[in-house]
Amino acid sequence: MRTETIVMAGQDDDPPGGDTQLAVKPKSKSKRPPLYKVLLLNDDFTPMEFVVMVLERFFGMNHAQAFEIMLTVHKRGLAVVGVFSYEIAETKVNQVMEMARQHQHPLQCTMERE
Ligand code: TYC
Repeated sequence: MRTETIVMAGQDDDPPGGDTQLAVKPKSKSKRPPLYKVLLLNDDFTPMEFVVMVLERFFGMNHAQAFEIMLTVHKRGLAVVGVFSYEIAETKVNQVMEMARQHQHPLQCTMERE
């Protein structure tokens, strides 16, 4: 029979706040991961209802929010539809572009660093 000893924080001999003491003090610059804006672009052909559906499905908006953002894109040319980590933003862009492709709409979605 295998036995294991589980040592929990504060129950061992190490100094508090960590596992073992480091020989070199770490730089205390806490770098947050960069964020990326996902942008939706206007065009003359993609149906408004399609854009609303995309915003509901991939950006968690309710119908009223989605309709409002769609109208902003329609009137102003583009809008930020969300801000995410690189990976999440990339996934959203790919999901939108794939859905547009499947329906043969020219809808464009891009990302840029905030
Ligand atoms: N301009 C499109 C139309 O009049 C609607 C539209 C809105 C298209 C937002 C794209 O990202 C978009 N049918």
